[in-house]
Amino acid sequence: MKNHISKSALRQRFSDALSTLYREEVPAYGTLLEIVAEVNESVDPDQAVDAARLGQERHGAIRVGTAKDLSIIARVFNQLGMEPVGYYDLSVAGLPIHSTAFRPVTTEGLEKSPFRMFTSLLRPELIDDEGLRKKAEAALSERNIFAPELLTQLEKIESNGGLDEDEAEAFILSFLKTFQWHEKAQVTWEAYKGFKEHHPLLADIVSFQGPHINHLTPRTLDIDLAQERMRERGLEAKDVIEGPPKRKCPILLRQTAFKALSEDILFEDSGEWKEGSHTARFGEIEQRGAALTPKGRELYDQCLANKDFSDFPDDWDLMREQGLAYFRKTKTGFAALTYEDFLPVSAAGIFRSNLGEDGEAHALKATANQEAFEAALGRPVHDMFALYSDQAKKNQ
Ligand code: OOG
Ligand code: NI
Repeated sequence: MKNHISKSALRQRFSDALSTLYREEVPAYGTLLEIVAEVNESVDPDQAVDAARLGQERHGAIRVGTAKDLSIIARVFNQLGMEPVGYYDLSVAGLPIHSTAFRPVTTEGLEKSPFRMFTSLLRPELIDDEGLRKKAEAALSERNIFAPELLTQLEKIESNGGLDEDEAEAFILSFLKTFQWHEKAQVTWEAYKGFKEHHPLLADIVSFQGPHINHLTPRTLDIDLAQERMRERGLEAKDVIEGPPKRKCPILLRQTAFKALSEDILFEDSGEWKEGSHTARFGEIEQRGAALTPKGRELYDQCLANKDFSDFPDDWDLMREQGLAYFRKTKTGFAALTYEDFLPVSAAGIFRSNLGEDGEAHALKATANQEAFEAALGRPVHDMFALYSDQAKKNQ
């Protein structure tokens, strides 16, 4: 056991490797990292929620096509100390997917490496065109998104209860391959167009060799300043920052992104390769605030719907007295717990703004199906409120 690498160290290595890969593949993401580093440095360190972990903090997002792929990814993430937290029903936003966020769930794990991966699974049953659904399922069943050695490595790690230095290096390299970009599509141009017409998200999920990472998101301490800097540096930032307005006492999270790039792709067409394009990958930044209790979340939803946040107290003491956010005891008083998750509404906004013009909400007659999602996952997801509440209780 003593030679085993800790799960947190593995997670950090994977997060760094992914960041390096994405910087090479999407240079604008490198610019974003520079901006965030500059902004975070210029912000008074006393205001930092937890400055120590900031520099290495990020989340990514992937979209997978089958239950089997999701279950394998869940097993690998488990080895990296990342567990599924929350169930996100994106059908309410007209998207044929449902999601969870893999992340560390312990205070120690979050401190060591707070890497998260927002992971979505296609719901073919929500594709109402039967021919198209069959085509999508066929394309998904024909592909293998994992490097040939990954499964053997995974099984070995699971039975040994961990891995040593050499195995760690190899394991991370093979897992990384799953999230690379592919310049050649695995479906024809005709098929791609058919998928895209139905939903751009469907085209993104089924047309390629694998579930390319579609964005990475570093954490900034001042998103308004970072947004300004993005524009100064020529990155086409979105018009609005998603989430709550700017406040003295930040809550949940606020996010903005630069628009997804249109990238050249080769599609097979009557035995020849034909040039086409696909729009998927972008860069995003986020500022994290306090985790809200169910009561706080309800008030937040209400304020968001009314586009008026004046009813949400912008004062830590009031928020604590009214039970709106989770707090831990410190030597001098109380500190809010950082929100470690995602916003369904925000996620939907991000999806829409990055899938091109046709990415508007489609009408979907759908309901949540957490049971099916958990069956695909091979385990239940954590209830995020229970996690925050435990964390708060342990620190009273
Ligand atoms: C995931 C969108 C969710 C966020 O930050 O809200 C997300 C996706 O586009 O696949 O990453
Ligand atoms: Ni994101």
